[in-house]
Amino acid sequence: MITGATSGFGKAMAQAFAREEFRLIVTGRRKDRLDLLVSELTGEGKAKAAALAFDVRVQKDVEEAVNSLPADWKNIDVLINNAGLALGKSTLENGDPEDWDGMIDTNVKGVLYTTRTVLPLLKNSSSPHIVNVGSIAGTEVYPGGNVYCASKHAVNALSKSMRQELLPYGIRVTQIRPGLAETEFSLVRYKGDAEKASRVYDGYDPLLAEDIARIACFAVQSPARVCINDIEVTPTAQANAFMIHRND
Ligand code: NDP
Ligand code: 8X3
Repeated sequence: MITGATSGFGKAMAQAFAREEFRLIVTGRRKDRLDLLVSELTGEGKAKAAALAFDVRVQKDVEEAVNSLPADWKNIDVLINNAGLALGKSTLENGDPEDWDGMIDTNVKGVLYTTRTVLPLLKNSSSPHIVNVGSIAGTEVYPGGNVYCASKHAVNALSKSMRQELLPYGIRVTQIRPGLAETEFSLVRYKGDAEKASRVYDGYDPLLAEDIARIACFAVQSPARVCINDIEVTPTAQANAFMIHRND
């Protein structure tokens, strides 16, 4: 089950896991995109996939959506907590509290609600695995990153907590912490300003969604005795959260 599969990393992960013949539950708010993705994944009988449209910020909706799965789709082995976003890049002083709520509710509470709901199902699996998509912003900060960074620091802490608490159940917990990757992330952060969004990726080769999907597949397909705990991955042109080498 992959949250945030209508775009970016989540969509690329769905495509990559489908090629590996996983059965997929793809989720997100935009049902039209989910339905298109399911048709693409299941076309020519290639893969089995189901769509669940819900908002990770609303605990009741998360629970109702997961509970609505038919019994034979409830045998979830892998949960990928990927849905997330940044909203704005202002200083705290100039920040919009609505943006802060959006990031905290999605990136932190969304991971909590989804994990809490899916955990009882994962406990029935013989190879249970949770993959959390954190960020380089989960271990570093940069000006204007404040609340987004705080939310991803929370994902870092929650990934470590999950690894401790789920140890008795043999549930692997992997955190992937990407640096700059060209998806719809910046378009969302800059609220539809495509020019501002595209400037984020000017002058260097950013990561692509398929790079993160490959890493997720590697972690999930590693032998059951192996838990890849944490992977930080950046473009070759990026040294840390704020040093980027641009050719311009
Ligand atoms: P995209 O904007 O391309 O994809 C974000 C996905 O999250 C969409 O499928 C969106 O679906 C989903 N989503 C957002 N809010 C909600 C919500 N309330 N309920 C359900 N789904 C939601 O960005 P990315 O693929 O880049 O982002 C994926 C993850 O990777 C995020 O957690 C992000 O913080 C993280 N990340 C991104 C980096 C980057 O540079 N791109 C780097 C490091 C981490 P929908 O709108 O249909 O609900
Ligand atoms: C997204 C990467 O550097 O914009 O998590 O925070 S960054």
